Amino acid sequence: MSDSKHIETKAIHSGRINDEQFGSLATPLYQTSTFIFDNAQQGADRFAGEADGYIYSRLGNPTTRQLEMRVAAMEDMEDAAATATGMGAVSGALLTNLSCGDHLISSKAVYGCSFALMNHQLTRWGIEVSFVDMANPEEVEAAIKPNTKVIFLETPVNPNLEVYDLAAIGKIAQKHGIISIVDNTFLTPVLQQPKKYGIDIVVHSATKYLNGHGDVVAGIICGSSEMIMNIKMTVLKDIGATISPHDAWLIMRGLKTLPIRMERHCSNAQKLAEFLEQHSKVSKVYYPGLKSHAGNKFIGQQMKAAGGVIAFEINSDLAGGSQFINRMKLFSIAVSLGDAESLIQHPASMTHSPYTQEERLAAGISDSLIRISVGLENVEDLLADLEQSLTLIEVAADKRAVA
Ligand code: 3LM
Repeated sequence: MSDSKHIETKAIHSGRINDEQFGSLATPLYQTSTFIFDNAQQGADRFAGEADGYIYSRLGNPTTRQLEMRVAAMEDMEDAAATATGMGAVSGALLTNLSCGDHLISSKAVYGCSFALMNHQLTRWGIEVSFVDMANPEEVEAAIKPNTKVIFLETPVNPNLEVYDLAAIGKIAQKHGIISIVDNTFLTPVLQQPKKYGIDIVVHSATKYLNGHGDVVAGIICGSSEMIMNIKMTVLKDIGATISPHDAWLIMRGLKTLPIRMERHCSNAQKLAEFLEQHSKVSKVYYPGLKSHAGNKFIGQQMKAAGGVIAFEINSDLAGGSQFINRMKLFSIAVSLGDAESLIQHPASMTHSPYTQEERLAAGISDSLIRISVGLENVEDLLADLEQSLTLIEVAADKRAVA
């Protein structure tokens, strides 16, 4: 499939292997752990890299390979490595490129387990980590040391939806010969392609929008052919965070509708964010699609649209916040995002609980922040659900004066 095809076409056709035997329209599912060699020499040649062909599904699988080629084409990158989870993708990209004594720079807020991986695990292995405010790219440059090997960021950030300037950060990384990694989970290649801004590696939790149906945990890493080969043949092969072929198959089924799903996620989220922003019981809304958001200037440029995740704070205390969440009917109380179903969760006690309270506040994640993943339901029904629960909020005494 030529690279010049549009993303809607790539989401359906890229990487497709023709089933010459039966002509199956749907991708064949090679649900096998191992592959039979014609003879011992062929097996030895495949292990030595001197003959093409599959060996064992931890090392590669034809169904998985189609997913990798499809997502690589959608990100406009040379190749991809599918992983068992999004954390498998984050850790695969980081562990391959960092060794003891190296330094890593990360955006100060990231998904909770990415923070835990960097702050609790990598530091055990002698890797230094600096968390910086990437809203000021100068802070990124100022944090660079002679041993800085990797810059890692999410944009928009999970959970507070801060947006960073990919072109500015990509340029700094290139100038200093540092590998840049962007977690593109929140926007997907349909809305943002970090490679356009000089970013070297893109990671995804494919659990979210790429799959889109809430029935798989998976991840994917996209990059140059050389980088992906390196990741596959070192960390992924030896640590083993490779994807199940069945999960790869399900994600390919989900991907076919990704572009039209993203349109609906975005239009629903925009309406909900505007509704929340004008509501008297809501004190602050974080959504880049709103004019009031600092990241709004990137819409239509770096990011085609703002995505389907909104964060907000209500005019109440923590108990009031819990009651507000508990009253929701259509929104399920659940972590994760990017599914057809709308979800609501409390980052401080759920997705971002690996941070201490002090670390969370320093990262701009308040205790009262509520995050919603806006699904594909009818927007009027979602608005009505938010309204019924917001109406019942009893404004906390200390907030009454400003409410
Ligand atoms: C969540 N996030 O609800 P998996 N990168 C980003 C993510 O949001 C996530 C990952 C990587 C959530 C998961 S919390 C227990 C549930 C930006 C996951 C990791 O390994 O596929 O979960 O992806 O925010």
